Amino acid sequence: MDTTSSKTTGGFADATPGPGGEWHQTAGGDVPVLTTSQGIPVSDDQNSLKAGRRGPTLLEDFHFRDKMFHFDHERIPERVVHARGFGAHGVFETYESLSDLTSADLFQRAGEKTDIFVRFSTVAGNKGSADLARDVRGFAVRFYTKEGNWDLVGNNIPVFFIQDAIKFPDLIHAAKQEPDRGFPQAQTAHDNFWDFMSLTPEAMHMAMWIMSDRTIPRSFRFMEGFGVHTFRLVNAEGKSTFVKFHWKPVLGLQSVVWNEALKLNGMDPDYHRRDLWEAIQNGDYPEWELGFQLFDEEFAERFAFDVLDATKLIPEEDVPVRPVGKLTLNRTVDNFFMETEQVAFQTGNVVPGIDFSNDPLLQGRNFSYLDTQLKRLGGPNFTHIPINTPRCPMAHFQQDGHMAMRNPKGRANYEPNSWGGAAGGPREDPERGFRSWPEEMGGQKLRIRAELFADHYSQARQFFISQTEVEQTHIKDALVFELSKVETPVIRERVVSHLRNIDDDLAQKVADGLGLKSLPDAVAPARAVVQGLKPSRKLSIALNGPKSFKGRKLGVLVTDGTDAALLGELEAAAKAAGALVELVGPTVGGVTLSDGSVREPKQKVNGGPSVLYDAVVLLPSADGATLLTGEATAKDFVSDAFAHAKFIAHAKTAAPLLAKAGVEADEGVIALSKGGAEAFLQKCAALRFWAREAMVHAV
Ligand code: HDD
Repeated sequence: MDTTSSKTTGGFADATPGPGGEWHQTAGGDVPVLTTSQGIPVSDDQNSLKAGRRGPTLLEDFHFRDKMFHFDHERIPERVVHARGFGAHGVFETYESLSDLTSADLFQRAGEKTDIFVRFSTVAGNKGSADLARDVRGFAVRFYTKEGNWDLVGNNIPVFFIQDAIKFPDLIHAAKQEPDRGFPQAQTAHDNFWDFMSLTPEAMHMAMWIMSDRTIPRSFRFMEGFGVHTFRLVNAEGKSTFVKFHWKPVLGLQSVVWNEALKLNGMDPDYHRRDLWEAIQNGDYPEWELGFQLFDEEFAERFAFDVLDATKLIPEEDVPVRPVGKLTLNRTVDNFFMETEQVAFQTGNVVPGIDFSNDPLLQGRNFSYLDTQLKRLGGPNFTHIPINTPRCPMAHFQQDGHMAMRNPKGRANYEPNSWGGAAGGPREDPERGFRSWPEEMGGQKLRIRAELFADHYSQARQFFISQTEVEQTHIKDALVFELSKVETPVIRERVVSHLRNIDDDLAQKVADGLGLKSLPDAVAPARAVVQGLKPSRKLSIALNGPKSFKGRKLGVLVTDGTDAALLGELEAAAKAAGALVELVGPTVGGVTLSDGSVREPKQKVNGGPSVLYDAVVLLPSADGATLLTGEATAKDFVSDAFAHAKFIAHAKTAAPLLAKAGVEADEGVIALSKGGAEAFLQKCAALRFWAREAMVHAV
């Protein structure tokens, strides 16, 4: 099946015309006749075959049986982690030849374009969970290169919870629903998770990241991606360079605030997938730059942390990120199940010129991803599913198995053989084929971790001090929120004991937020905390935001009598700024503006809360504003925007609504009059008026 082109025929996606190039039977025009899965035309799809007018259904009804049998088996197991995800197609363009670094074919030529499939995901929630769960986001990228599939299976956070893959089942058991009760769903705010975390000091750096706004991104489009592990690039001469992979969103970083996330999960559980879908459908293609952090053995030796430890990162100030190409997502999937659900990423999918490091987390992943696909996709032939099929020639002797779509042709199904030439089938190529980098190995077999892995707090502290004040407050608030849901006091205290090794002030504030009577002693660190690590600007979201309001969305509250000229000016300014405008009104049926024109709001006010938007504009007429003061959701629209530190522009006529919502004028609340739209949008590039936040959150 061709998943690369849009279908023109509805119904079964594999509907293809008969051998003559024509539909054998049509139900009029090019509408095909409904058939069973065996191709037998169906006369009646409304009634099962019965014995007599009121008699039982007959077993003979093969159409009923065929239909019901297939339906009964539609589900496959969801992913054991990252069950909820959303995918899209795109293209990766290489900026310049990197042949000095790697022989990977996709990096040999400037301007080379490689097809891509990306799947973003949350980790802990089940397939039907909400998008704005506080969680790590998966950022899995498949490059369909001319020398096979390369999967860069990353996250939106550059470090991980654990150092050794052997702990992964424990981590995930602890994070997911508790096994006796089957809840809570898609959240880490529960005893089991924090129990495991507090007994796993290596997780403390990650704890800082997951309690930061990184785990509540505004959109997949505004988050970074990281390959996490150290990998190797190997060039044609066999020279190896260590590399860490980074994805940087061209539109800058952005997250929501926690109270907003909680509300979004109810108002639009599909907020992230809808955002990506709409952006691509609108031609507003999301872009990321791929960057390499390159370093050699000498740097690895002198760096204060072990580059094989996935709980550590290398600050960009120490090793800068070199941009090497751009990813553009430009096509939504044709079918969610065929593509997004069946895509089988594997960290083990590397191409010649890219190799693994000895990171024990990566080594374990290389087993797990292949293994899990067998369970999920039901057999070894999942590369026959189009989304998993390499887009380059393949030649091997693998055959048979469940659902085999392609067996090698001819007599030879083994090698060596005596059949010679093409009849003998493919042969290996020591030059072009994948060769593992010949690293020297030796020593005893041991179940241990290398010494520097025992440093658990230094980079956690570095991350914390790299945040702006607002972001530090969010980390504190998140810890207090999560730990307040933990029922066992000793677990809460144990977490605070770890925080004392990260930042004493943070530990004190969290202890206060939890109502602890006294500050518990610090956990004794297994290895001395490295002092004097400098803040890294790149670790903050706020310091890496957008330069403009491009790609963001304005929610505009309108009513009958809304000033048409003001709205028109605002819409023109938003268009020029590359921002979207969505109208919210008392009904979706239409509002009549001051000039008599009629506009249909996209949302009714009770279904279009301000959490859906990056900034809001209140343009009700005087009568409209009075009407809306009687509508609780209109008041929430305004008071939430205010509490979430959003920029609010308003016509003079909106005054009663502002008063009802308890809005106090500040520099983020802007009276909009003719000629002011452009300036307002420029202000919105800051995304939030953070100075307000401290005024509206006392505890
Ligand atoms: Fe994993 C899925 C990312 C550690 C085992 N992982 C999965 C996906 C992403 C990641 C993005 C979703 C792929 C998709 O969209 O289909 N995982 C990571 C990152 C890790 C990580 C960045 C640490 C650096 N994972 C990790 C470990 C193990 C796994 C240590 C096991 C040893 N991950 C899996 C899995 C999944 C998976 C069980 C579930 C579904 C799948 O693989 O295809 O094999």
